[in-house]
Amino acid sequence: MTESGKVRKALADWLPLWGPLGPQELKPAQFWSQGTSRASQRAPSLDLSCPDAGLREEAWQDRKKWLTPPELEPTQHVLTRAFILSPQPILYSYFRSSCSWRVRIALALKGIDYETVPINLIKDGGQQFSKDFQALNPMKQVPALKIDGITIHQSLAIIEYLEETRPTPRLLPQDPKKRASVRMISDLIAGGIQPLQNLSVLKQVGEEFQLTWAQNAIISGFNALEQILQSTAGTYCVGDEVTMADLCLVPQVANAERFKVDCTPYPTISSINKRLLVLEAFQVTHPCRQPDTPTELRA
Ligand SMILES: N[C@@H](CCC(=O)N[C@@H](CS)C(=O)NCC(=O)O)C(=O)O
Repeated sequence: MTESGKVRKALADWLPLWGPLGPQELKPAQFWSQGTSRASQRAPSLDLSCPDAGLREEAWQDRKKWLTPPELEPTQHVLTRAFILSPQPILYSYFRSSCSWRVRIALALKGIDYETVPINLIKDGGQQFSKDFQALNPMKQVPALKIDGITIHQSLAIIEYLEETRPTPRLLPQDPKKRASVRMISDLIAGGIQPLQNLSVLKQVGEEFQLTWAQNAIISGFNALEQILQSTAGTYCVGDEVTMADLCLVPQVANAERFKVDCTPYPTISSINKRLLVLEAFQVTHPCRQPDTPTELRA
């Protein structure tokens, strides 16, 4: 392998989070000349512009410890510079939002570092209605993820994008039939339950009927889900690997608890939920441990 080939390989192995500075966008020779301090002065001009200069500056500050001493190997030098300049994804999230939690779990499982920008769905009449946020997501909902130079909303679309661009660990099984089951369960929750008990719908139902409305939506969905899981589940929703379906299940069970749904008629749902909740990715992303979790709800 040529030297520049080695650099490219090292970069590809070390840095799954390339964003707009993806290795494919720079020629190996450019990497190489960026990599040595003397040569970098002669480096062909590279477009190192990031969509968010402020973020880049922050990333630089955060990672000063990575700064390159002159004795460093050129390859390490390259990795350091590139790492510093690669912008972090930004997740627009609300601690209690079940759809945001799905995405947080996916990011945690795949080991993707990100910055959280909290969007408070209650404060100021709902920050999702601000002009700035509407420009990001015209649906006025969280989550939204800025990543690789694009903004994606709709939690399942985000998770599928992460799956396609950062395939390990896998969240969709290889077997097409199991994949279909995962998507079926995810859609059942994301399309058949959560939207019916979403904040904007509950506002329209009116305070007096909100609880019963939300409970009915969850109970009718869980009745179907319990039956489906009896044939698809192993340790988790589909077989023994954590999949996108599990990322939907846990936050939905949390919603069920919040709306005081009795989950004893759902032993399969409950036991899968219990097994998932002990996993680190589900714990660190829990609504009680987010940057915007109010003090009284922290655990
Ligand atoms: N289908 C969307 C639903 C997103 C959604 O409903 N988000 C809720 C929080 S979980 C929201 O932002 N609600 C704001 C509102 O209803 O005003 C997804 O999966 O991302």
